[in-house]
Amino acid sequence: MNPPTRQYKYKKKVTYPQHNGHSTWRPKWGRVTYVSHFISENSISQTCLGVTFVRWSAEMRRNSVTFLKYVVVAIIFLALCPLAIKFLMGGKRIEEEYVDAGRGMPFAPRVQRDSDVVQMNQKSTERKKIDWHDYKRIAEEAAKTGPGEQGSAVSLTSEEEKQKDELYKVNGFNAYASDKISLHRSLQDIRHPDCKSKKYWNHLPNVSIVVPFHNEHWTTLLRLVYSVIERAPRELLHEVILVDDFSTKKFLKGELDEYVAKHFNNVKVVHAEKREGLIRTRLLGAKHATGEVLLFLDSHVEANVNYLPPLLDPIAEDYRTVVCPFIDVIDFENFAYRAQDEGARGAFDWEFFYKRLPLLPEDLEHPAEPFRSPVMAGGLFAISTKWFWELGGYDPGLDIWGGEQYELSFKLWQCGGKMVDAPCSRIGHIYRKFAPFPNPGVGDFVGRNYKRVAEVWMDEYAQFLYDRRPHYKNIDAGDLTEQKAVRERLKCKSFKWFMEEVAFDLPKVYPPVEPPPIAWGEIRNTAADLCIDTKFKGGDQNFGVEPCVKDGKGGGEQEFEFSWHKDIRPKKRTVCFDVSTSVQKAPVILFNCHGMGGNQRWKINPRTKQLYHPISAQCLDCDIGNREIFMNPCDETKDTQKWKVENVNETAIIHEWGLPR
Ligand SMILES: [Mn+2]
Repeated sequence: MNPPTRQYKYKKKVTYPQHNGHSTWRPKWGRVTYVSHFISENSISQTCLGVTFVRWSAEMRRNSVTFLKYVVVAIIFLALCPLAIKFLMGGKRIEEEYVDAGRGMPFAPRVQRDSDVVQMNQKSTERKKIDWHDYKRIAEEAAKTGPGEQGSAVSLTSEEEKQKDELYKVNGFNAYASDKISLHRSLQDIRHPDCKSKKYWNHLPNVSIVVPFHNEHWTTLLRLVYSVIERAPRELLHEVILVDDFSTKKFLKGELDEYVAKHFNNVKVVHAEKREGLIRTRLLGAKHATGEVLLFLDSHVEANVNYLPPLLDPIAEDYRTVVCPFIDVIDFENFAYRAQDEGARGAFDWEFFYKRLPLLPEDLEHPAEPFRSPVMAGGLFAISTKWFWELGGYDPGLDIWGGEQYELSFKLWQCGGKMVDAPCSRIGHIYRKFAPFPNPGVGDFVGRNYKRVAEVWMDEYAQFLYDRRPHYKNIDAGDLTEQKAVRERLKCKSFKWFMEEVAFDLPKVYPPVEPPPIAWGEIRNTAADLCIDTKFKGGDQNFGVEPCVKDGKGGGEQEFEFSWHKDIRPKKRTVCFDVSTSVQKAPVILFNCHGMGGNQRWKINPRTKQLYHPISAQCLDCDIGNREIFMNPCDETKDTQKWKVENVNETAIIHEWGLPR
C-alpha cells in the first residue's frame, strides 16, 4: 500500500469562521456514544368489523325464487361490504386512532390539508410542492402550559432533588425530571424562519421509524413515540419499530408490549433474545420494517414541528439520497430543549473521532436548504429501504457499536449516493451525563470495526489510521469477502474520490500527516526564569509557571508545541491554551483543541518575544510571586511578557507573524 503523497487539492476555497471580539467561543464537538439490542414480534391484531342482519326467513318459506334472489343479493352484499367500508373511510379511520384519547390529550382529527386532498384523489398525478404544516396542532401546542412545556427547563423541589439520584444512576440523565413532564409535551419551534414557509412534494414516501434501545427509561421512550407520531402527517408514518436489545428493566418487556398494543396500532416492539449491540439491533429493526424509508432514531429523542417532510423530500427526488436531521440538545439535568448550533458538516479525524467542518459559503446563503455532508453523526438519519439494502445494510461483521456511521457514509457516497443535512428537520437528543451501562463488547471491538471499514473502503488512506493506532495492524478484521463484493457489485468509486470531491476541505483541518510544529520545547519567562507548566491537567483547568525541569528543578509538564493549527498544546496532547475573555488578567485555561483558531489562536512576536493572542489583542503575562499566568494589554517594556520558546523555526515564525490575525 502506498500512502498518497501529501498534496491535497481543494475543489473550493473555504473560509473558516473567525471569531469576533472576545466571545466565549468553545465548540464542544462531542462524541456521541450509543449503546443499544432484540425479538419476539408483538403483532398487533386489527379487528375487522362486519355485522350483517339477515331478515329473510319468512319470505324464504313463501317463495323459493325470491329466496334465491335474496341469497344472491346477500352474497354480493357481503362480498362488497368490506370494500365499501374501506373505500368510504379512505383507509384512514384506524390511523386516526394512533394515539389513545384516554391519556388526556386526544389526537384530534386534523384539519384537511392539501395533502389529504391529494391522498384521497388517487388519480391525481399532479406533482407539486405543498405546505405540510399541521396548523391546528401547532396552535394547540402553543397554548400548552405545565412542567417542561414549550421545551422549557423543569425544576425540582428540594424534596424531589433528594429523590432523583436512583433514576439518575441507571439512566445517565435526570429521569426523575422526565417523569414530571407530559408525554405529549410541546416544544419551541427553533427552526430557521425560512423553514416556516418551505414547501415539499405532495407525494412523499412513507416511513418506518426504527428505534433501537437498551434499558431506556419509560417516559423518555414513550415521549419519543408520541412526538414522532403526533408531529408527523399520518399518511407518511407507516410504523414505529421499537427494538429492545435485551434490556434488563422489567417494564420494557410485557408492560411495554401491553401499553403499545393498547395505545397504538402502528407501533411494534421487537425483543432481542440476547444482547446484540447497537449495530445488529438496528439491522434487526430494519429487517422488520415494511415502509419505503427507514428513519433510524436514538431512543431518547423528541421530534420537533414538521420534522418528517424535510427528511423525505430529498429522498423523493432521488432514492439514493440519505438525509440527516439537525440534532438539538435536550438537557440531561432539566430537559430544556435548545439548539447545539446552526449546522455543520460531518467529518472525522484520522483516529476516527467524529468531527465537524464549517458550512460552505453557498450553504450559508440558503439556511433552510439541505446541504451536503460527508459523514453522518450516526444515530439519526433517513434512508430509503431500497438504497439501504442495495448497500447491504450495515456490514453485519461490525460488532456492538463504533465505525458504523463511517461505513455507511463512505459506501453511500462512493457507491453513487449522497448525503445531506436538512436544517428544517430538528430532533432533540438527550446527551447523557455519563454512560450508565457496562460495555457489552469484548476486547477492542471498536478497533476491529474501524479496521473492517478501513480495509474495505479507505484504500491507501487506511494507512493514516494505522499510523496513529499501530496496533490495528495486528487486529484480525475477519472475513471481508462480502463487503468487498458490495463495492465491486455497485462499481463504487475510490476513497481518493471521496476525499477530493466530498470531504475536500477535511485535510486542511485534519491533515492525514501532521505538519511539524513551528516552535516546540519549554516556554521560559526570561524575567522570572520560570517555565510554563501544565502539570498534565485536563480540560477547563488553569495552570501557571514553575521552576524549569531542564534546570533540574522539579518535574511537571513543560514540553509544548506551537502547532501548525497556530495553537499551543502540551506535547502529544490535544488540549490547548484557551482564552475566552479580553479583560485585564484574563485567565488562560486548557481546553480541547478545535484546530480552528479563535480563542486558541496564538502568535509569537519574533522581535519582542511576546506571546500574542490576536482575538483578544492581549499578551501572555505572569505574576512571578504567585506563579500565575494570565493575559494583559501588550507592553513591550514589561519583562513578565517576554517568553523564550526553546526551539523555533525562525522563518516560519516571521512568516506567521506577518499574516493577518
Ligand atoms: Mn443517545
